[in-house]
Amino acid sequence: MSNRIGTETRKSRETEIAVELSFDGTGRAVLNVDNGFFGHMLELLAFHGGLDLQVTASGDTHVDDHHLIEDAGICIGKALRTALGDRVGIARYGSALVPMDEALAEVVLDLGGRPYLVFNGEFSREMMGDFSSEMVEEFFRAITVHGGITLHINLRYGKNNHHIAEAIFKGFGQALRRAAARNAALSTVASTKGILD
Ligand SMILES: [Mn+2]
Repeated sequence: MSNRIGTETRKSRETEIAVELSFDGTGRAVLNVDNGFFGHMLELLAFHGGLDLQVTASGDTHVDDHHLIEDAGICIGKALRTALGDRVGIARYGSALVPMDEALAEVVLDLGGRPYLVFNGEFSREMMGDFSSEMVEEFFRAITVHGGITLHINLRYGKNNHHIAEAIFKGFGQALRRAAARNAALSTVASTKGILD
């Protein structure tokens, strides 16, 4: 079977983003991202998702981190959509319950093509390093809209904001890996409708 690869580039007056990812990789991240904390999260996502992930992202970080994170999410979402292709022969659903010390995140997703985000999680700090805590939700919203993914993120509990973010990003990776896993016995899409889009 062929490798499932997606590439996406985006250049605007605010940011310049390039993404290349493969589902059938080794979890290796090659990142050149103008936000240290975001890079740390993408590394976790790639590793736990079993994704080869290259992201180059620069932009108007003198304003704040909003455009960079959101636009990277758009490109990663689009690259995921491309890499998933017709979504034939994949498990479709995936979930993960990931602890990080005192934090516990539940992540459940459906690669059925329908964009929807449910996000229940609170951060007590405004910033994590150079990353605005509120951008965790915005990043995953961009992924769901542009990737055709239904995603439910429920932070069950947690105190340390770094731990909370890590549990969420690792959980997304783990759930994505399970949902995108190929099932040799499945020669169609995992839907009684016969299509996923
Ligand atoms: Mn860490």
